[in-house]
Amino acid sequence: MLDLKLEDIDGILVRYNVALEKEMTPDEAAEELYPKDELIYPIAKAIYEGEEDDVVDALQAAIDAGKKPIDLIDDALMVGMGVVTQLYDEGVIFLPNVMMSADAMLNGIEYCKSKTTEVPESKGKVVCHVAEGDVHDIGKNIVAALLRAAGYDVIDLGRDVPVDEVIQAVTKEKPLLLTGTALMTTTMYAFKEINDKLLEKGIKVPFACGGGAVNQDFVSQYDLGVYGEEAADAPKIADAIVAGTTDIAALREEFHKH
Ligand code: B12
Repeated sequence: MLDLKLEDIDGILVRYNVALEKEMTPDEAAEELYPKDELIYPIAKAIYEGEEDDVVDALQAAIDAGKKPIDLIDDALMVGMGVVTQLYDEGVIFLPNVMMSADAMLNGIEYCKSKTTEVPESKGKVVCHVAEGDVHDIGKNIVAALLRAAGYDVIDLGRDVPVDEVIQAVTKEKPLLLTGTALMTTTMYAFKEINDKLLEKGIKVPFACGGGAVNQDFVSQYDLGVYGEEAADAPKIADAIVAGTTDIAALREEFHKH
């Protein structure tokens, strides 16, 4: 039998990152995660702090130093939000922090778009929604913001959207892509219903689905489903469709993990 003393167990927990070497405050934990680049660091920090004005000031400083506003979305804003998500998942920070950071990030995306001189011509329509019964819309808002930033005309149906409203919108708008977000295991089945109703009408629009509740196995169970793990996958899937990959099997081949 193993004969471990308490101090040995502490050492093992630290070694495998189950416990921190020393107690850290949330701010110190965040400090360890920020990117070191001197222009990106203040943007990530302001996102963590949920300070909208500081985010804008730091973005402007990076733009003045030659960074392209559109690149800062992925390279700085998403990186800052990544720090927040990681600390939330580790139980270091709490829900209000996540929500303030998400607002600061969405505001930052709008600022970057407003500073972009090359306003892209619309590449096409995308309908976005959060599943019926589900109010979790932070992920969907990021998806919609990134699609808009990439030049798509987004019809955002909002959250807790009834299945029939999604069908109506797709029938009317004829988007090149439909996106769905579900954070609850009780709401994600709406995606299957949407799939079946669209197919009944003969509409074969790719249906990109994501959000904490769903995974690739679930999304692969219905014909139109294409799974996306990160919000940044949504514009990539849309770009692939614009480039000619409209077949669902081919999209799965490109975007699913094998
Ligand atoms: C914030 C939050 C809330 C907020 C929502 C605020 C808002 N406006 O969204 C509030 C407080 C309102 C809330 C309420 C509730 N919540 Co809540 N909530 C959360 C929490 C903490 C974070 C969710 C979040 O925003 N994550 C951050 C975003 C960015 O992540 P995301 O949406 O998954 O998106 C990412 C990817 O998935 C991807 N993505 C998302 N969509 C798409 C789409 C496409 C196409 C692509 C490519 C990618 C993609 O992009 C994002 C990152 O890049 C989670 C816990 C957790 N760990 O998820 C619980 C959680 C989702 N909530 C939960 C529950 C149970 C509830 C309540 C029922 C609580 C209650 N008893 O009242 C209610 C639900 C009300 C309802 N009918 O919906 C449970 C769900 C359990 C389950 N498996 O079903 C969770 C998991 C907490 C838990 N562990 O129990 N909640």
